[in-house]
Formats: sequence, structure tokens, C-alpha cells
Amino acid sequence: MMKKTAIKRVTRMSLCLLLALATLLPTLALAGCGEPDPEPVDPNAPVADPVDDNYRTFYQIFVGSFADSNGDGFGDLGGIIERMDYLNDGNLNSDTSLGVQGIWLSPIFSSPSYHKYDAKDYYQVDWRFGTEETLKELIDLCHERNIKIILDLAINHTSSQHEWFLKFKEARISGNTEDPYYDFYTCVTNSERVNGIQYQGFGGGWFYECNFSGDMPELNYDNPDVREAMLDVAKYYMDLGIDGFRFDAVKYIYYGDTARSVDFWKWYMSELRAIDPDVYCVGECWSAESEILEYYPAMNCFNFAMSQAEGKVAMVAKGVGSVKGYTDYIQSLQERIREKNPDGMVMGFLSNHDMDRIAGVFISENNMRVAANLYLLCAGSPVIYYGEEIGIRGSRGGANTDANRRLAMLWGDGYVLRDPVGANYSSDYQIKTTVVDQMADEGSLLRYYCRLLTIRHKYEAIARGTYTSLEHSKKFGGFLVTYEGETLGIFHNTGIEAVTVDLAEYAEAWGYTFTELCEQIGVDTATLDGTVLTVGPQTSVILK
Ligand code: ACG
Repeated sequence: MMKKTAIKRVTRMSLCLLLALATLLPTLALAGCGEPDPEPVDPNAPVADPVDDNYRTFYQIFVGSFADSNGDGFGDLGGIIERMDYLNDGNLNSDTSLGVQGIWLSPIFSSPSYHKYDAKDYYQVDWRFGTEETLKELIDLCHERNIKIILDLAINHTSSQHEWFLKFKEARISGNTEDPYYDFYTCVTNSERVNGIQYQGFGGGWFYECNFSGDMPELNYDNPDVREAMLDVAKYYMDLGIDGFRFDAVKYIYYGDTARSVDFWKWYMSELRAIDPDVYCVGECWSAESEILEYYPAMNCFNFAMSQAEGKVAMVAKGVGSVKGYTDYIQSLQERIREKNPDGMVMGFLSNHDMDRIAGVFISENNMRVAANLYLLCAGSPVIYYGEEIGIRGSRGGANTDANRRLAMLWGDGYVLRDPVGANYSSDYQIKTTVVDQMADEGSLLRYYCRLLTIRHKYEAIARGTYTSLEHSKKFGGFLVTYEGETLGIFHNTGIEAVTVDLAEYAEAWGYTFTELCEQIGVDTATLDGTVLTVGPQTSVILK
């Protein structure tokens, strides 16, 4: 692993060197001939994204709500292709493109529901979203721009319309124990039912397990044929060029038995890593942190504690929690993850398709910017939920429908995209600006996200470094970040007053003397005058 990384790094360095030489040589030659001064190098000229590992900023797309390419009002894969420049235009310096390095597609397989977490056929792209050819086109475009593209894979359950389930039911009811599908789903008699697990009866005295819905029967992973069948699905899409998966509901494989579920995922992941050691996988284990960490020896998992209104990030961004509480948490989280798996990554996010949109949590958009600074200037591989970058709102409220959390992207260029079926979020609460408006406004949240990601991706240490929490005061604090000989300071002022710090006075407490202000981003500005650092309200800085 180490060797491979080292080789990649050398290759990358040589490439950069070659590129630099290629740019410089004609310049030098011209200068030597007494020609007039050459044109200055365009700082916005496209540069290759150097990322060659999994420390990537991901973007979660709820496909049906993102972008439509065929005018039927439903988002599809072609729509994502059309919006690729918005996601990553291939120019690392661009402040009019997000520059994400990974895309997670919500489920795309044929399914009767709008959310598609209940696959009817894992080998068929849902007709609403396009075809396998469109998927391949999207994969190729992503790879041209060095973006990893991953699929949401729900393997715990299928749709009750899946042919496996229909065959399973038939076998059970007819008592044909020889049928290859007889044991495909978890099935018990009335007296074998376990407390805390949901079942549905279907005749013959049989009950199948279905913790999410009667329409989502759960597969039986004690059956080697099921294991093989679901491994084949992953292999099929890796063959097609897919870079990895977001695994849905990982704890339900053996619900209530974490050790067995973890063992399953270790096996599954070892099979996928045998094909591609760098396969990018993330598990959704929505549970207490102690349980989430149990899965890390198998794969990275989302860090749910960082998300939602009362999560670690939002509390500090709202000015309720202390920065030190947050930085201590991140340091400890990274340590605990690395104990479980030295290659494990922090995977922070603010909200996803199962949660109320984060923008609605904050009274002011300024708090939203602080939240973005806190989780995007942080370790690992963070995930942005589509529309977060323009501050889209949407919550269940009393409506009890997840559709309100998955509303149509607000492009604002005259093209109509429908909200998912069942959505009833009042437009009174929705933001009034769109991508078009915000792209044209340098002060917008969208342009802020573009700039923030440019900063994030400029310093390898931000994603990959080791984070040590540094204390100053309740509203100001940060990290010492070290990575392969590079040392950075990432500091956040989350308060509404400017903070002035004499860095010399903190040299001992922080174990490092910062002398350079490299970046600043926030609601206000920052200055470094000698050793005196002043950081405006709700602003973050990167120091060296
Ligand atoms: C995934 C997908 C989701 C999808 C399914 C089913 C699973 O993201 O879109 O639903 O394919 C549980 C499961 C998750 C599941 C969500 C929806 N998400 O664990 O896998 O439900 C508690 C429980 C969690 C629970 C969560 C939310 O522990 O298990 O998630 O509540 O209900 C602290 C605690 C933590 C607690 C939280 C919140 O953080 O530590 O344990 O979590 O507080 O209280 C699809 C559709 C849905 C549809 C469904 C049938 O997308 O719209 O409804 O199918």
C-alpha cells in the first residue's frame, strides 16, 4: 500500500515537472532570442486534478431530482452529464465550478418506487434515468475529469416485485425445498419471530423479514447463493467502470448482530478489493458512534454525529457549542477510526436525503458558511448533498414525507424539473435564488462553496493530515495538521466578534510557531501583522 502510494506520488510529481517544463521551455527559448515578453501564464488555465487516492470531496446526487435531459421533468443520468461543468469543469482553480472529486448516485436500478431503494432488477438502469449506455457515458466523462463515481447499492433487501422474491414465495407456499430460491430471503414461522424485527406473513404460515417496509423483503445472507448473487452485482458495475459503492443499511444484513454483519462486510469488501484495491466504499450505519466504528475494519462509514441540526458541526456553527468541543471531537474521531483501520477516513456531512435540509437549521446564511468551513476544512472525505451549496431548504415538517428532503434542484435557467411524488414543501419557505442567480453573484453561497473547495483541494494535508486540537477560546480554535512533512494550522472563528491572537504567545501551548497566513475564507477577513493574527467574525484561516 505504502509503496503503491509512493510510486503514484513520484509519477504525479514527474508529471507536474513535465507539465511545468513544457510550459516553461518555449518561454525560456523565446526569452533567449530577445523576443518581446511572453504572455503571462493564465492562473485560471486548466490544470490536472492530482488526486489519486480516496481522500475526495464527494457530491451526493438524488438522481430523479437533480437534472433532466429529456424534458419529461424527471432527473436522469443524461442530466448529470449535461451539468458536469457545474460539478467539475476540469479546472482546479475555477471559482464557478464546484470541483468535486467524487459523485455518489442515489439508487438507479429498475424499481417501482421513486426513491429506488427497492431494486426490481439490479442489472437494469431504471427507464426514467436512462440506459446502461448513458451510465457508461457518465462514467467515462467522470473519469476524464478524475472524478470517482459510486453507486448506492441496497443489498439488504430487494423490491417485493423482484423475480427472486416471486420465486421464493412460490417455493415456500408450494413447499418445494429443492427450489434454488426457497432460502433466498429471511423467512421464519410464527413462533420463530424475534422481538424487534419486522416481518410480514405471506401464507403457508411463513413470515419474511422486512424492517423497512413490506415491499422490501430482506435477503438471507446465510445462503451462499445470495452472497454470490449480490457479489456479482457489484462486480458487474465495477467491470463497467464504477469506482465503488455507498452501501445502504449495512447493519441490517444480520440485524441486531453487529459482529456477524461486520464479518459479512469484511468478506464482501475483501472480494471487491481483490478486484480493485482502491475501490471507494462507504457504509451507511445510522447508529451510535460506537457501533459505526465497529464497521471501519471493513470499510469507511458516514459519521452521523457530524450531521443534522443538533450535530457536532451545526451546534458550533450556530454558536452554541465551543470550537474546542468540535476540534477535540475530530481529533478523537480520527484517532478512533485509525485505531480500527489505519486507512480509515473521517466522512463528515451536514445532511442527506433522509434528513431535513441543513440550510433550514440556521437563522442566518452566515452560520451556514461557518458550518461549511468546519466540515470541508477537515480531515477525510466529506460529502455535500446536492443543493446544499445553494442553501436549498426542505424538511418533513408535519408532512412525514421524505420527498420534501429531495426537492428538485433550483437551476433557474428556464428548465422545469419536478419535485418527487408526494412532496408538499411550501414555496414560501424555499430560497428565492437559483444556481443562475448565485453563479452571477460573487458573494453568493454557491460561489463561496466553489472557493472553499478550491482551498480544500490546494492542500493535500487538509484531507490526509493528522489532526491535533488546539485551544484558544470558546469561539476561536483549530487544529495543527501534519502530513508528510507539511504542517498547517486550520483555525475557525465561529463568533460574531473579531479575534486577535499573538501567535508568538501560543507557540508553546500549540507546539508550533505559525508565521504565514495562507488562506482566509468566511464572512469577514483576516490579517497577519508580524505575529499578530486577527480573524474577523465567522471566518476561518489556514496558516503555515
Ligand atoms: C437507508 C436509506 C434510506 C432508505 C433505506 C431503505 C435505508 O438512506 O433512504 O429508505 O433502503 C434507519 C436505517 C437507515 C435508513 C433510515 C431511513 N436509511 O438504519 O439505514 O432508517 C435511528 C435508527 C436508525 C434509523 C434512523 C432514522 O437507529 O437505524 O435509520 O433513526 O429513522 C441518533 C442515534 C441513531 C438514530 C438517530 C435518529 O443519531 O444514534 O441511532 O437513528 O439519532 O433518531 C427508503 C426511502 C425512504 C422510505 C424507506 C422505506 O428512501 O424514504 O421511507 O425506503
